[in-house]
Order: sequence, then structure tokens, then C-alpha cells
Amino acid sequence: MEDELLALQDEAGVELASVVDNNALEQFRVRYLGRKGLFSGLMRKLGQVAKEDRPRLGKLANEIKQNLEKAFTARKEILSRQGSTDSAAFDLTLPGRCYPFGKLHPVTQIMDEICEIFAGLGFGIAEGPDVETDFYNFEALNIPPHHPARDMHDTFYINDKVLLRTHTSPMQARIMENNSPPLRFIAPGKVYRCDSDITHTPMFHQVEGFLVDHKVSFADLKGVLSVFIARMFDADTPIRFRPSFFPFTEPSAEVDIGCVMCGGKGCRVCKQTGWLEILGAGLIDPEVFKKVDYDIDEYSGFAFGLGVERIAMLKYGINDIRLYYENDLRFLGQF
Ligand code: 2NL
Repeated sequence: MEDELLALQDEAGVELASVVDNNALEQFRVRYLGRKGLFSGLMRKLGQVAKEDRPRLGKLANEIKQNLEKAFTARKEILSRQGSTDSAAFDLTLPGRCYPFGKLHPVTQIMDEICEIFAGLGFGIAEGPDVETDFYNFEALNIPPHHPARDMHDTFYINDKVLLRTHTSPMQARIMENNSPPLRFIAPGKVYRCDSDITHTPMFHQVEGFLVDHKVSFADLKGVLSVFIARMFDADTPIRFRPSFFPFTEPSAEVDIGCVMCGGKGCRVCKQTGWLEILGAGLIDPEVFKKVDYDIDEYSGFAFGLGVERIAMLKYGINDIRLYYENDLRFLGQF
């Protein structure tokens, strides 16, 4: 009797799982739970079992009935939620539903690629706070109080001394302050400038890097950046260094690559010059070393900074930086 009850419960469970419409559900109810159903049949047999077994089996039978009723109601709810009333609503030959895959934002993808290249050259990766002090963002990098980079038009100030970092080099200043050479690190991250047009967004991403050791020269800088550009773009991408100025490096250079759009022939993107500027770099100014108490006769170093959105625009041929931040999946899904 006990075996029969348990077997009935199992059998009903299996059958209920295959019920996909209301007709089949009603058939199930009549077959198992109806007045003349299999369960009632077993209950009638309860009268024939030995007297001492009756209370135990009666209790089991009750539990099983409650379980069956509960399973029946649950199934009914599932079916009504699926909105099916008959088996015609189900076409088992339909293909399964495809859910769209998410992917990394193109800027994140390029950022990862840049970090991987420098990590391969032995650079450590250091991230710092987006909210910085005036000291680390400007003062420690030899940007004096009257420098145009501090202009209210560029910097988001929170108060006199606190601001949103305008570049990621404050992190480099923090690293130099707390460690001794030899050092080589890159600092990737978000930076903020009050500027917005087709080539500027108020938030964008930078990777800045630096290396400090004995006898570091401009040749070392050229070597590292040449390898970076060859890996990031084509291996034979032409490079040129143009003299420039940054408050934290001396000498300084802007680095151009042969235009990836026209192959150097001259086009709208490179303004007919055949070259595209992709990063700024130089040998770290002794004034910066003095701020972190490094002996300028013993150590020298180079530093560079690049805009991630700009590199991604050149690599993918995108002409408006704002496309990255409009969250249009038709755009973002292409990368
Ligand atoms: C540019 C120019 C540059 C750095 C950034 C830097 C400087 C020091 C330490 C660590 Cl002292 N990092 N960054 C150096 C030269 C140029 O960026 O046009 N960036 C898009």
C-alpha cells in the first residue's frame, strides 16, 4: 500500500511535468484527483489494510494528496501565465529565443589593448582617484598657479583645493613620492575637462606612463613608443616626433603617425598633412623630480600621455567622439 501510494505520487509528478495546456491539465486532474480517479481508488483500499497500519498510511495518503493538489495548482498558474489555452498555441518546431550578447565598450576594449602592450613591456598598472587635490594634479607636475591649464574653462573645481583630475599623471606623482627608482608604470583612467564638441567630451580616458632609472634617454622613450605604435597599429606605421611643450617634461614632443585614413597622401582627417597626432611625451622635467625629492644628478626618466578615445577613433575611423557616449547599441554593437 505504501509503495503504491509513493509510486502514484512519482507517476503523477512525471505526468504533470509534461502537461502543456489546459485540456491536458483537466485530464490529469480527473485521472489522479477526480472522484473516480487513481488516488480515490487507493483511498478506498485503505479500509482493507491492517488496523495498526491504518493511521500511518492515512497520514501518508493525506500528505500525498496535498502534494498533488499543490503541484496541480502550481502547474495551472504557470500555464495561465504563459497564456496558453490549448496545444495549438505551442509550435514545438519554432527555433529557441536568442538573447543578445553584451560586449565591452569600444573604449574599454582599446584601453585593455593599450594596457596589455605596456604590461608586456614590463610596466606596472596603477589606478588612482578621479577626485584629486590641486597639489597632485598641478603643483607636483610643475604647473604653476597661473598656468592656462588651470583655467576655469578646463578644470572642474570642487573647491579651491579639490578638483576632478584633468589627466592621470597625478597618479604618477603619487607613485614617485612613495617609491624609489627604478620605476615604470602606466596610469589608465577617466579624466575630466570642461569641453564639449566633436573631438572633446567632458569625461574621457587617458593612459599616461612614465619610467625612471639611471641614464634614461630620449632614445629609450622613442624605443618604447615605437614598439607601442607598431603593436597598436600596423607594424610598419610611420612615426615622427615633433618638438612641443608640456610643463612636466623637457624636452617635450608630440608624436604623429602616418595618417591611417589616406596612408599619408593627405585627406580631410589629417588636414592634408599626411600625419595624425596620437600622443604627447618627453623627458621628465627636473622640477618634477625636485618635488618628489629625487636626486636629479642620479636619475632621469621619460613620460607620455595619450587619449584613449582618440586612438579608438583613429583605429576604427570614427569622426565624432560623442558617438561613444550616446549609448546607441547600433553603434556600440559594431566593435
Ligand atoms: C598629451 C601630453 C603627456 C605626460 C603626459 C606624465 C608626466 C609626468 C609623469 C607622468 Cl612628469 N606622466 N605625463 C608627459 C608628457 C606628455 O601628455 O598631449 N596627452 C594627451
